[in-house]
Amino acid sequence: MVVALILVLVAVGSVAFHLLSPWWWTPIASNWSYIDHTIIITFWITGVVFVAIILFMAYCVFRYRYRKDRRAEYEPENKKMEWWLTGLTSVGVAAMLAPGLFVWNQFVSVPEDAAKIEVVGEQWQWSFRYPGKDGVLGTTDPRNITPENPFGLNPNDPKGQDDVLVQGPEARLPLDKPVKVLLRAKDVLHDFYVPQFRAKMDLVPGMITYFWITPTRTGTFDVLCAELCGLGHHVMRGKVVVEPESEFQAWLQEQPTFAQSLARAGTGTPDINLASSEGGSEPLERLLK
Ligand SMILES: [Cu+2]
Repeated sequence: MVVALILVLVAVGSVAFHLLSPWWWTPIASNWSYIDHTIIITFWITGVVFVAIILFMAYCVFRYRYRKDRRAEYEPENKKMEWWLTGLTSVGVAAMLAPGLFVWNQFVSVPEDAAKIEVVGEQWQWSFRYPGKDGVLGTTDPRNITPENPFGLNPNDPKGQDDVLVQGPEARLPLDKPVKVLLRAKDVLHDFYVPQFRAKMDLVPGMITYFWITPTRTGTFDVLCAELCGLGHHVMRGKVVVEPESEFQAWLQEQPTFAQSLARAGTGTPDINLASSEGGSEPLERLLK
């Protein structure tokens, strides 16, 4: 009797915890409510099955409890029941997987008018690139990566000259505008994850992955790396600020383009003769003394 009661309590407690726990999702900030729907479908299916099985166990423990004058029957096979269980399990699993396939198809079917942002991951930081005035991201090659050209842009590609580079961990996106997020890794696997967007995607070295999103709410949202990528994985954080189009454009204007950052870095041959260099390297000279 006690065991049966405990089992009933486990079922009731689990449902109550699910409904009352404070660790529910953060409010959504994108168009991907479909993702939430698929999770809710999964919760319903697994929840109903969980409660049914636990209650059935409680019933059996109580109903068929030990009595001196009663003997268990031995029935190792029951074809009819096996068919039923196999059938119901298949339907349940299919019902959990099918919505995901539809959502995935939409997740990677980018609308024609989507703007672009590129996310670059490396141990252990994020940086971002916008296509600039021409709307086209310039070509890149890992062989071009230098301290002056951390994005590895092709310096001879005219389409890359106006690309806007954001080296800090904060990206911005305009409100209510679809955007294609292209992802690139410099070293190992990373995963770009913004919980409020209900969107995440792996960054795979040697590959450009993508998804699309329409931010539907202004605010500042955390970017997490969701793929164990080494010692500093837990500090690989960033921010995405969603703001009205006009504010976004004003911010974008202030960020350096590739051409500007190259000009700022000089010709790309660092001056190592500290004694003869002027101005810029003075703090370094002081440090070395
Ligand atoms: Cu990472």
